[in-house]
Amino acid sequence: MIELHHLNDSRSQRIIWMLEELQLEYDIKCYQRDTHTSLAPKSLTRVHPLGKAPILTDDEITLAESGAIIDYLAQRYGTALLPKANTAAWWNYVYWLHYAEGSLMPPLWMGHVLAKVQQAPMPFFVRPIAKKLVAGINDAFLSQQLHTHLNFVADHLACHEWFLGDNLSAVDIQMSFPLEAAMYNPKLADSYPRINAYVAQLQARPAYLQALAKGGAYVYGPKVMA
Ligand SMILES: N[C@@H](CCC(=O)N[C@@H](CS)C(=O)NCC(=O)O)C(=O)O
Repeated sequence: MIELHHLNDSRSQRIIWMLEELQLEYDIKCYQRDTHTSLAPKSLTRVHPLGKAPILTDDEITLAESGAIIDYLAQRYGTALLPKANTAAWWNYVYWLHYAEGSLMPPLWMGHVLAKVQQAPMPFFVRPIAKKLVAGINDAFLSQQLHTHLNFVADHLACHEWFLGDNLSAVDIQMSFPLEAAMYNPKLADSYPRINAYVAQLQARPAYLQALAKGGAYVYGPKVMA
């Protein structure tokens, strides 16, 4: 039996979506982030030493890393979400599967950490220094990196409905989290309308909405229109 160890507001939401797309039977074990640190509870380390979500167990198999889990589910249960092995489309699948966590997430994550640094409690006289430091890192490095990646993705999506072409594939599920996290920032959503539209398109899928209902709190889900 498949069991997904799921953390609120996290990457594991996309695994619920995948399980729903594949119409598999599964259980969800929910964990809540610490409200101050946002870290996962220690109990998750009993399932995998790193204690990070998602973690999927399926009989004797225990897998962490979203990309590995998505690949496992697709290869074992959902070849409809995969291109034919060793074709050009297959290697595109491999590329985007790794790109999501290997290249796109690091600048997004770094931006998230820097925003947290700015909001952290600190003596009033330190705050202007912290602000200046964060602005300096953003201007010198981070902002440019992020725009390079988002332009790259937007250019790809300009001529593809889904990452591999006309149909949803497993990499759309893997790419959903970084793109949802990026489009959560209203400035980026305005600057990248094609990515924003792509995110709205995947968020409208019945299986995605089913997954939202099952997963609980997910801050990067569909935007509620005012
Ligand atoms: N590259 C890993 C990242 C796993 C990860 O960092 N998960 C976050 C949730 S989005 C987490 O568990 N954070 C809580 C913590 O670090 O304690 C993956 O794709 O699964």
